[in-house]
Amino acid sequence: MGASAGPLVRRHPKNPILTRDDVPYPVVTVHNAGAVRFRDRYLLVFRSHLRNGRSILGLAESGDGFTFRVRPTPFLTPAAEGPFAAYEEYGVEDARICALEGAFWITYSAYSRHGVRIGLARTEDFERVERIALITQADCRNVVLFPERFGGRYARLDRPHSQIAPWSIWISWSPDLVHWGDAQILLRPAPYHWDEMKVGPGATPVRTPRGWLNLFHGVFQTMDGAIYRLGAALHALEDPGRLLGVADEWILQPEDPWEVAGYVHNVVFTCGAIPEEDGTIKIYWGGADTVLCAGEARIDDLVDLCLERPRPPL
Ligand code: BMA
Repeated sequence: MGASAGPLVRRHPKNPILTRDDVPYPVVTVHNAGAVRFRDRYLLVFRSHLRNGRSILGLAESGDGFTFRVRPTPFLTPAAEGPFAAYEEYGVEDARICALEGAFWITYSAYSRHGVRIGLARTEDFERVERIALITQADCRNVVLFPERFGGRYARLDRPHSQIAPWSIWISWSPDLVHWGDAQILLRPAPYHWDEMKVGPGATPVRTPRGWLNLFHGVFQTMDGAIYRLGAALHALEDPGRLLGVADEWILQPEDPWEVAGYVHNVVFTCGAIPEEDGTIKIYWGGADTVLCAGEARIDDLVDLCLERPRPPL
């Protein structure tokens, strides 16, 4: 590991950085946020529960990445009509944002009586947002897009679920961001390990000189319920279907009181991270599905952890 002492992810002293009190419309939670830089500002598309238990997406902006102001109206609420309406009836959740070829692509969970699947939306300015397509079938979620093409094809990490390969991370490919296939499994939960129940993609992968950094979540089932933690994996730059290393240890676990207790206890869950030119990365995570937290890490430390203390991926 790198030379730096102390925790790998340093929590921001003003955590939680966003709570429901910062939101100018009625919500009971603010958590799980996709994150991106846009015109020298930091933007978050975050999830909020309404008082009926269903979720919508809001937008917050910041100049420094830690002090955010929430827009007066929600960013994306369930479609009321058209082809998306039937699949968003129970809410929209967990947005990831990917800057790709001049636009921002948002992948979000669409919940309905037919299950959970992923919607793809596109915006250029975070004012107007257009739904493009539903890009998974039911029970395949946590989709993160890579911000580049590989041999002409787009790539994504996703998280289908079956009894034989429960809640694992796969990669799939597309010529147009809408039609996906050529899937391959990359990372399974490891038995008797912090992620033994589930793993799933978290933040949009970040390009580093040594590979794509993939910050994912892992779940461990206890007698007291599940614990959601964050882990790190590194994928080859020229072919993200090749894993270079998966860190054996988690990088963040619920510790602060607002991560340990809340709407869902013992959860840290990321949908976004923003790399900086000084070699650090800002990571955003939901605490206990209730508040939004932020922290910083050195990218080299995370990459070292993947390469120097790995565990078998499958
Ligand atoms: C997952 C998703 C996340 C949530 C997490 C912990 O399955 O629903 O949105 O943060 O569970 O409740």
